[in-house]
Parts: sequence; C-alpha cells; structure tokens
Amino acid sequence: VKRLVLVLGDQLSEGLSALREADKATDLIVMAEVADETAYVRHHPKKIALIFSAMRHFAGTLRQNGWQVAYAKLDNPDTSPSIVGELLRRAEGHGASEVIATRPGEWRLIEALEAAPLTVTLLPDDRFVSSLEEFNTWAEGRKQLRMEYFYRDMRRKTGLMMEGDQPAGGKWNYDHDNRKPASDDLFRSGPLGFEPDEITREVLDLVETRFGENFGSLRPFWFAVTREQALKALDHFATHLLAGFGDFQDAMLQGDRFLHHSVLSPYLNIGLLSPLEICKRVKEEWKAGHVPINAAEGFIRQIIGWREYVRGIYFREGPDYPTRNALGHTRDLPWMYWGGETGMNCMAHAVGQTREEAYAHHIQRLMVTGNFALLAGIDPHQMHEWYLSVYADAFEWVEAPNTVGMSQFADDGIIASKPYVSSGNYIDRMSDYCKSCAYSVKEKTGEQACPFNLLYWDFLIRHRERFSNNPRMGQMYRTWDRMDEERRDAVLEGAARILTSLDGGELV
Ligand code: FAD
Ligand code: DLZ
Ligand code: SF4
Repeated sequence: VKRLVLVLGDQLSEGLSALREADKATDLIVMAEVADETAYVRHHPKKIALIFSAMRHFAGTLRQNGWQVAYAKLDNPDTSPSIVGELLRRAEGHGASEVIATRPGEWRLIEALEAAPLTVTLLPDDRFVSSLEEFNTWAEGRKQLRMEYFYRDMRRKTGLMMEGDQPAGGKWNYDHDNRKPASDDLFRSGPLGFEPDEITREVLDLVETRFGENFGSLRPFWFAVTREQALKALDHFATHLLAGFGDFQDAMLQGDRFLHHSVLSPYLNIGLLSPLEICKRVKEEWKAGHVPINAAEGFIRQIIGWREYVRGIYFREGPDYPTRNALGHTRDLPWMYWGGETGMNCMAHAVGQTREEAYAHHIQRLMVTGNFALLAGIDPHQMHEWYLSVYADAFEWVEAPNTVGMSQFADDGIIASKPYVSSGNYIDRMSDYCKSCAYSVKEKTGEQACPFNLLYWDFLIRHRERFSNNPRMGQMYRTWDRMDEERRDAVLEGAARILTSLDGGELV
C-alpha cells in the first residue's frame, strides 16, 4: 500500500477530492466508526445510525468500484478510539506513512490530523458552490457580511434562475410571499421514508446497545442511507412538496412535523447529494411551470445562499467561534430541552419531535427553541452542544454559525444584524401551538402570560445599552417607554419569576 485515503462519515461522495487524488491500484481507503466521533457530544441515536449505515453502504459501493477499503466497525475490539489512532493502526499494518484526506468540516479534526505523526495532505472540500478562498475574497474589506449580497454572487456564478445578468422574474428575493401560516392538509405527503435493510438493521442493533441511553428515539428509522435512496427522496420532494415550500416555509403545525420542508439536509451534509444537483432539479420544476417562483427561489437561496455563507463564516472566523458569548449569557440549559415536562406547548412540540425524528425545521429551531434560549439568557455554548447533538444534519461547520451566530447573537452580530427575538405573538401567527397551551399568548402579564411575552421585554431591557441604538430595534424601546409603569413592573416581575423557576429546575 502506498498511501492511506481517509473518508470520514460526512464525506460519502464518490467525487470527493481525496478519492479523485487517490489511486485504486496502490492506495487503501480508511473508514472507521470510532468512539471519539460518537462522543464529542452525545449524538441522537438516529444521527449515529444514519452515519454508520451510510458509511457501511458507501464502503460497499467503493469496493464494488474496485477500491480497497479498510473499514473498522465500532464493535470490533481492534478499532482504535480515534480517527488519528485508526490511521496510525492502518499505517503500521500496511507499512504506509502518507495520508490524503479531504479537509474535515470541524476545526477539532483538522487540528488532530495536522498534529498526527504521519504525512497528511489535506485537500479542499470542493463539494460546495463557493470555495473558502472565494468566500474570503468576497468578505475582505466589507464592513458587514450580509448573506443577501453573497447570495446574489452565487446566483450569478451558477446562473441558477438568471436571465442574463438579471434575476428571473426581476427580483432576487421573493421572501415577502413566504410568510403564510399553514393549515392541516391530509394530502401533504411528508418526506419519503425507507425500510431498513440488513445493513441498517445491524447498525440499529449496535446503536441501541451502545447509545440507547442518549436523548432520542432510534426507531422507527426511515432515513435514506444510500445515494440512490437520497435521490428518490429528492425526487419525491421536488414532485410533491416543493410547490408549497415558499408559502409555508415559516409555518408550524402541531399535527405536521415536516410541512413542505425537504428533510434533505442530513443527506446533503453527509455527501449523498450535492448542492447543485438539488438546486438544478428545483430550477427544472420551476421552468416546467410546476412550482411558483417564490418556492424555487426561496429553496435555492437556502442552499446556495445560507448554507454556503455559514460555511464561509465558520472557517473565516476560526476555531474559537463556537465559544463566543457576546451577550455574556450564562444560564444553564433547562431540563425541558431534554424532554422535561413543560406547559409551553410550542417548546414541548419542538423538543418532542426533535426527540422522535432528530429533526425540526428552521423556524422551530430559530423562533421556538432558539428564541426561548436567547430570551432566557442561556449559555450559548450549551445551546451549541445541544443543537450539535440532537439533529441528524448537525455538523459543526453548519450548526455553529446557525446557533452561535444567527440564533444566539453570541458572535456579536456577524451573521444577524439584530437578534432573532420575538414575543409569543409571532409564534401564534405562524402556528397552531398557542390554542392548546397552558399559557395564554394574549396575556401580557400575570401567572398565565405566555413566557415569551414576559422574557421578550426582559431581554430587551437587560441589553438596552447594546441594542437601543440599533435602527431596527429603536421602535421596540419606544413601545416599552410608552407603557405605563405599573405594567412595566408587572412584566419584569413576571419575567423574574420565570427565570427563577428555570434556575430552580421547576416546571415552566
Ligand atoms: P429545508 O427547509 O427544506 O431547506 C432546504 C435546505 O436548505 C436544507 O436542507 C439546508 O441544506 C439548507 N438550509 C436552509 N436553511 C439553512 C441555514 N440556515 N443554514 C444552512 N443551510 C440551510 N442546518 C444544518 O444543515 N445543520 C445544522 O446543524 C443546523 N443547525 C441549525 C441550528 C439552528 C439554531 C438554526 C436556527 C438552524 C440550523 N440549521 C442547520 C439550518 C436549518 O434549520 C436546517 O438546514 C433545516 O431545518 C434542514 O431541514 P430541511 O432539509 O428540511 O430544510
Ligand atoms: C458525527 C460522526 C459520528 C457520530 N461518528 C463518526 C465516525 O464514527 N466516524 C467518522 O468518520 N465520522 C463520524 N462522524 C462524523 C464526524 O464527526 C465529522 O466528519 C466531523 O465532525 C467533521 O465534520
Ligand atoms: Fe408557546 Fe406562548 Fe404560544 Fe404557549 S402561548 S404555545 S408558550 S408562544
């Protein structure tokens, strides 16, 4: 064996840069299920099962294509506990000292590989629309890194939904049409699920034995675990769900966990699908007149805009990014995030479906669990670890900017120009949660008042110095100042009561 070729659990793409560089005749592919990767956070069992099963299937595909693959299963006693340990073991066994790898999506692993006593070549991960150099060039010298401008460059670069140098339909962004609440629809199909095959069933047994105590339900397990299945899931989404994606993108319903969302992020992030093939498919549906422009544009923006943008930020900001805490928030994560009982119906639903599915859609993450944590002043690093562990699509390069930056404002406004906070009003408008809640969204003070209503003002007042000069927030401070004093006192007292209950581990 000449060289070892590392393929990580989120690098399951046949066109991976490390594979393009490698030689079937002389190089050995190393894939490993290792304890360290399963333990840097306590991942949801469905996430571990997805990754292990997809890894095992991918190893099979590589072998069929003529590669030599050294695959280590977690329950093999010879398997090393770490990726670097596993490389060292294989290096010794095969008399090789050179390793080629595609750069991992996490600083922790990049640093570990760079420090390994082996000759490691890290190649760029080019499974993205934008390279990191391109992102840095775009960011250089800009005062504010607004996603919208980056996105326009990506539209121009890919030519997606462009008419010459102009955006199709004359507007770059149709979000204005995308804020409709949804109602129950028995004909909405939900994402395509798959029966576990023999390989997946073996993985499920392993995960049950080793990680059965982690937060989250392992079964029923229905994720795609091969590229072929992931393509079917994409086809199903494009055919049956995409048309409503724009209109109902921000809607939440207690009886429907997925609405018009694609649930493609788990497959995209482990490499079973590529961003451009998804976007091209979506564009074709629009071109054929099957879906409206606000659906196709909105969807493509999430992928070539947001997804690429947050990756650029993660690597530009450096390894300390996940530890930032601009607002100095230190409260411990409340038990309700791990399924502890709560009277807050929106939280119970967002957390409950997270436990069942390892999935919640963007507005549930941002405006329910994220919003509550920000208002309550929860330690953003604990939030970061929570999001990284509970979602099947969570890898640090994409999760950390969304959590630390977009959701918790802990990066001091690099990603979000103002904190994403709202009172219960927003949740009431976009969902049907409030009508079955122990709290009342209409009440602004008192025991029954929705906790979001109370904590919203408390947050703004605690951080008045920082935010009152923000042009997009001045209006809120003026509203507060116009309230009579008695009411203001009642709001702050109510907020203090809730925060004390949270600290005391009491039911909220
Ligand atoms: P859809 O609604 O169908 O969107 C289509 C695709 O667009 C997604 O598959 C995803 O690839 C991409 N996308 C949409 N929004 C974003 C975004 N803000 N950033 C990056 N890509 C985006 N996304 C992850 O992939 N991994 C994470 O760990 C993750 N953590 C998050 C944490 C918080 C606090 C928040 C607010 C958002 C997070 N997101 C994360 C972004 C977003 O919530 C998910 O990408 C989305 O919910 C995935 O479900 P979907 O495939 O059904 O998405
Ligand atoms: C998330 C994860 C898990 C749970 N297990 C493994 C594993 O056993 N082997 C592996 O190669 N990768 C795993 N991964 C994915 C890595 O953690 C991921 O590659 C890094 O976080 C970089 O994105
Ligand atoms: Fe959530 Fe408040 Fe509505 Fe209850 S009333 S569901 S806590 S927003």
